[in-house]
Amino acid sequence: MAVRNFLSTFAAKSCSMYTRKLVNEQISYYMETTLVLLKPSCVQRQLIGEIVHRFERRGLRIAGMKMMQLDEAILRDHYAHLVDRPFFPALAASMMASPIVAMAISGVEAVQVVRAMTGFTNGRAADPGTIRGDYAMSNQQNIVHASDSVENAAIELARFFRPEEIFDYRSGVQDYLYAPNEC
Ligand code: IDP
Ligand code: MG
Repeated sequence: MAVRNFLSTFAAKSCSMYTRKLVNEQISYYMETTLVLLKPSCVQRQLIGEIVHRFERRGLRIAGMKMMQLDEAILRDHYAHLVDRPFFPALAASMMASPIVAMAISGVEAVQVVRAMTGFTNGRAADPGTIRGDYAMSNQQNIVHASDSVENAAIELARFFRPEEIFDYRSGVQDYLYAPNEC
């Protein structure tokens, strides 16, 4: 009960409904949802299946998935922290070079778990065993994007998905992925 109260307070303070949801009254843990983009460097290298498989194998649940062609407007929003950097035009061009696959991925502490699976930005610096460390040799062509905080996950999910495109279904193996009092 104490854990649940603590989590409720935390959720009310800092998490939107988009990213955190109490499973039910008997199960005292929260599911988070985070945004992953499989970039053109992933789609073109025909690695979509391999990367999706990694998330599934970890026990994360795919809550939404679609192919999209990005344009400059959405990239200026998504990479607002980088628009003034000299490499932004090349980054935007690389993200528009072909369709991307947008994914909403759910799990307990999914934001930090997925971010850790992604690895450091520069593929050459990323640890082996991470997605970038196993599949990328570049700073820019680093095959995946993953939200870096719960707050940004909520903003980024709303940027790429309509609410009805994110599915809140129960996984059949959920009781084997998590303890009832997982925290
Ligand atoms: P992140 O993707 O690991 O969160 P950010 O710093 O948010 O890293 O940068 C967003 C994306 O911009 C990176 O994934 C990468 O594709 C690109 N990027 C970041 N820094 C550089 C750079 O110095 N040169 C070229 N591209 C970069
Ligand atoms: Mg980032």
